[in-house]
Amino acid sequence: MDSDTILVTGACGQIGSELVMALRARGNNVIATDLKVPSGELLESGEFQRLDVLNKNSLATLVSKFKVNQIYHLAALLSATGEQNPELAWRVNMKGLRNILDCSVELGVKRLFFPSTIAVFGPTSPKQNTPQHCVMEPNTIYGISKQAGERWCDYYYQKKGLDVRSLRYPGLISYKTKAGGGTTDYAVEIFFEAVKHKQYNCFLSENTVLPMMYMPDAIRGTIELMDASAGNLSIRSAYNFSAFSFSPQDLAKCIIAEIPDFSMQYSPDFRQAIADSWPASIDDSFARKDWGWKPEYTLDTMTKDMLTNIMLTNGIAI
Ligand code: NAD
Ligand code: AKB
Repeated sequence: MDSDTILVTGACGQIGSELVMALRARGNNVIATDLKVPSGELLESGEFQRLDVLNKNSLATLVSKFKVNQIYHLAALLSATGEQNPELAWRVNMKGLRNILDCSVELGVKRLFFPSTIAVFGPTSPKQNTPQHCVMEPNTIYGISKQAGERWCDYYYQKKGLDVRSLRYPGLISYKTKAGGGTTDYAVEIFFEAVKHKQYNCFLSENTVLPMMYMPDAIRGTIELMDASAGNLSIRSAYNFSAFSFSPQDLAKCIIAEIPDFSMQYSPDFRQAIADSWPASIDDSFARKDWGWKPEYTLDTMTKDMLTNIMLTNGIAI
């Protein structure tokens, strides 16, 4: 689907800022949208429009005006921000998605991507190798909204024939755009603090193991899912999607291998309870079987690549 016109919501965020550039590099006409106005390459490389996903009329106007035939709906409040403002999180994550689903059906959008999360699982889900199908009782407003979102996506696929595709992302790690209000954000912040100050005070405890993925793998996997033949897809709620798992202590050890004088302190806060309710590792065998998912980066190769790129962009000798 190389010359599609694609609308991306939440395009200025951690994922959107890289996904938009990857889609544009493939020759797609990408309408990047967000509440915030971006700067730099996102703005200079193509169309940008301000859009609040709660405003269905503005959304419909953009979809019609630009003849959009694919949407990547990234706009949301994440887990930590969601717990601080549950009302807003529910409205943006739920009403925003319903607006996207309805506009897609009403205006003939061919394909929709919805980002789900490991937060759809809860304390009663199996903690290790969490399967695709199991007990799901999320206890954060973020997880509840994303689980309901998955059900809405599957419903629109079953009842209205909308080609919706979705991934349960683990914590994503990247150096281009800072993470926005999540519980896994420590695994991004730690790299910047290690390079700049050689120390980091972690808001999760040292042995909290969570599933994680490097952004280049996440972007590639997302595009591979959207390119996959519809007949191969057996999951229309959201696919489990995995790369590796580690604790803050594991990550600190990898960083120390590259920056020997790095040191780590631990001051767990309200995000610890959120992390404790999530899986430690994920079984993504449906994604591997249905559309050939395979991550490339390991914890070690990601750590080296993150540190190299943060040093390069900050003009620090490697
Ligand atoms: P982010 O917080 O970095 O970016 C979200 C963007 O949405 C922001 O730029 C924000 O301005 C925008 N936004 C918020 N409310 C909006 C509204 N009403 N209308 C339009 N835009 C609005 O988030 P991200 O990390 O890029 O995540 C993108 C999506 O992927 C989210 O749906 C998130 O739940 C999901 N996800 C992310 C991760 C991760 O680790 N980054 C993991 C699992 C799932
Ligand atoms: C968060 O921590 O909220 C996100 C996620 C795993 O959904 N990174």
